[in-house]
Amino acid sequence: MKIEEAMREVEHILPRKRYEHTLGVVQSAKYLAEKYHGNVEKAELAAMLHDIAKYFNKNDMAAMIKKVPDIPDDLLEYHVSLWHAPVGAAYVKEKYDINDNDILNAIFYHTTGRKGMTLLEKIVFLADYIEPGRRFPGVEEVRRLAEIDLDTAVAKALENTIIFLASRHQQIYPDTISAYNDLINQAG
Ligand code: DGI
Ligand code: FE
Ligand code: FE
Ligand code: FE
Repeated sequence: MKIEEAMREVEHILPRKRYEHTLGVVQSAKYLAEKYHGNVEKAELAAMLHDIAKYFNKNDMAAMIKKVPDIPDDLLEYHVSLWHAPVGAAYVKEKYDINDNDILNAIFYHTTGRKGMTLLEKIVFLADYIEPGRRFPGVEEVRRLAEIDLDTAVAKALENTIIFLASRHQQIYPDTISAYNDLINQAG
C-alpha cells in the first residue's frame, strides 16, 4: 500500500482531530527514521495507519480480539484504550493486504510497547508520544531525549505512562512493564 492511498483511507475513517494527530505522527516518524537510520517509508506507512481502529466499536473490537489468533485474549481484561493497536494491525492486514511484519508490529505495539522492540516499533511508539500536537506534562523532556538517544526517550515515555496510570489507579498491561524493564539502563 502506498502512503497516499493510506492517507486517503485514514482521512475518511478518522475524525479530523485524530487525523491531524496521525499526520503529526507521520511527520515525527519520518524525522526519527531519518535520524536513527530506520526505514522511512515503512515508518511513514505504519504511522499513517497506527490509529486506524481508534474509534472502532467496542464489541466489534472484542470479537476481533477473540477471533484473531495473533491477538492475546488477556487484552479483554485490560482497558479498552489498548485494543485499537492490535485490532488496527489485524484490520490493515486483512483489509489492505499489508503483510510486512515490521509495519504490522509497529502498529500492534504502538500503545504498550513490548520486550525486544524493533527499531521501527520504537520509532512509531515514540512518534506517537512526541508528535507536534501532543501537549501534556513530560512531553518536552521526551522530545529533548529523542534528539539524544532513541532508547532513553522510549524508556522515559514508558516511565511517564506507567507513573501516570498508577497515579490514577489504572491497570498497567504487562507488555508496558516488559518494554520499560528492557530499555532502562541497568547500572551493573
Ligand atoms: O491512541 P493514542 O491516543 O494516540 O495513544 P496510545 O495508543 O499510545 O494510547 C492510548 C491510551 O492507552 C493512552 O491513554 C495511554 C493508555 N495506555 C498506554 N499503555 C497502557 C495504557 N493504558 C493501560 N490501562 N495500560 C497500559 O499499559
Ligand atoms: Fe493509539
Ligand atoms: Fe485472540
Ligand atoms: Fe496515536
